[in-house]
Amino acid sequence: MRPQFPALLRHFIDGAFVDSAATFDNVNPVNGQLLAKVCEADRATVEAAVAAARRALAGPWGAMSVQQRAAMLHKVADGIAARFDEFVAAEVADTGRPLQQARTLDIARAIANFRTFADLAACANSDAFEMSTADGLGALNYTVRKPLGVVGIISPWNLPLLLLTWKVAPALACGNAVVAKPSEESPASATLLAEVMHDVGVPPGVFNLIHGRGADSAGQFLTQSSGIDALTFTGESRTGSTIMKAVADGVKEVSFELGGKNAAVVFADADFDAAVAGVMRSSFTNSGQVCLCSERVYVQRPIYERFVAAIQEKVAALRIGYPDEEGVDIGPLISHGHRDKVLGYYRLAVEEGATVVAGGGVPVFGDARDCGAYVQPTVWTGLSDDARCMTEEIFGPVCHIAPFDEEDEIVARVNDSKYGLACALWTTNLSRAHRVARRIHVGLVWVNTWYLRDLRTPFGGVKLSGLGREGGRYSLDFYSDVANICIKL
Ligand code: NAD
Ligand code: 6OD
Repeated sequence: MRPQFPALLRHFIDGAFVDSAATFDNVNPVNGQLLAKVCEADRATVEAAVAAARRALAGPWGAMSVQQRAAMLHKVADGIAARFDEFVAAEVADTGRPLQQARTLDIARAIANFRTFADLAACANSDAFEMSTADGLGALNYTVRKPLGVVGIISPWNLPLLLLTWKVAPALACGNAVVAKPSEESPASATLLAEVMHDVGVPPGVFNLIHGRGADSAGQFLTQSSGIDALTFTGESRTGSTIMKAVADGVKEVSFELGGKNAAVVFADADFDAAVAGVMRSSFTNSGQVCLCSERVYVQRPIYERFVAAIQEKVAALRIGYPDEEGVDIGPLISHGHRDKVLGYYRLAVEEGATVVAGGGVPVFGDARDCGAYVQPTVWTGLSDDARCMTEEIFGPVCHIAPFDEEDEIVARVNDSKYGLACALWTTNLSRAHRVARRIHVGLVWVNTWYLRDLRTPFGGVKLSGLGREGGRYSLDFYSDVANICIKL
């Protein structure tokens, strides 16, 4: 499949595509070849984008009703749908993900993000509270939502368009103007999104896109800009901590969706085949590069050996290959740098005493893919809960499977983590499902499923996994200043 984007990816500021002198390479992780050059924003370019966003708030965008903004966001969704295959090709070229995944998950969700937040904002209600007063006449309180202003958005490479639009859509629905910085590893679909914004008539300055890296580059300059009113970020926990410090002096609103070291827990009463299929999905989707993936799998002792054998067999059958090959399950990792990190954990696991049940190395293809960023999907057993491979986020196609005996024991082991993003429970015992789910200290528990998303629900993590909640009205709350109006009657 040929990518259909330009040889030079530009910033989009104030309704126009602009260059900068500095550029960096966008590399294809399938074969290590150059895909495109990408402009790298300096501080002045970032400030130009922030200033354009500020001006947009004072222009026609600021005067639009929420219904008019919602109609505009539906046009953006239509615009993505009309260029669906180009978006798919851009996402596949940047990341090497299977074509089928880009179609069914990434681009479909980007469209759903715009439609959902358009509708939610247009239908949102406000709170009203009547109160009694000493004079007997009372007072009426009601809330109104106002835009925050200029929102900085910094997003990662693992689900590039899905996660960028998960923030752009509600931010715009709430009447803000945005300056978005996608990951340097995945700039292509964001650039196409800028074209769509332009083509469907989103007013200049409402959506601005700046390309660049993080530290000492566009990301850092955006977090340090005094012109932004809020910053929403998805990425590594360590980067979240750095950004929190950068915005602290200005006391900016922040929302952070960060890393995870998620568990899947399979009770002996689970539907065995469904649990095996579910753990395969939750550990290996997108080559394990989803913040919600299960890197820690715990299986109740009576079914432990059988479960490990079943996963071993399924992993052996996974198809590693080109993204557009029929039936391919596993593509490359995002980059050679990330592959080095993941392979470092593959070596460390052996040093820490793991038994390698599957994988553990690099596949050999005998063609151009040997210059790509592939690793084998990998399964370990035998590590102790405090091993580094059991406590640190690896973000690759890998899981460790450990046995457990009792409910209290497994709750304690799952909760013994610096992270607290998500957990998947597999059981047919309804009481157990409810009982255990509420004892797990994470933002999201799935029971007998994984990554099933209703966009109206709260999404976010606890501990090192994040700060705040987005999704549904939680997004409307974050992307708005909620003000109370109190009227004495
Ligand atoms: P990352 O933190 O390295 O980069 C994310 C973004 O931040 C990129 O755009 C990058 O350029 C920018 N950035 C990096 N350093 C910066 C700095 N000092 N100042 C400002 N911006 C900076 O993360 P990544 O490697 O792109 O993504 C993978 C990580 O993201 C994993 O840890 C994963 O768990 C996490 N993640 C979390 C969620 C969630 O919803 N909780 C979703 C997706 C990914
Ligand atoms: O589905 C979502 O809304 C979401 N924020 C997913 C995050 C996935 C992490 O990689």
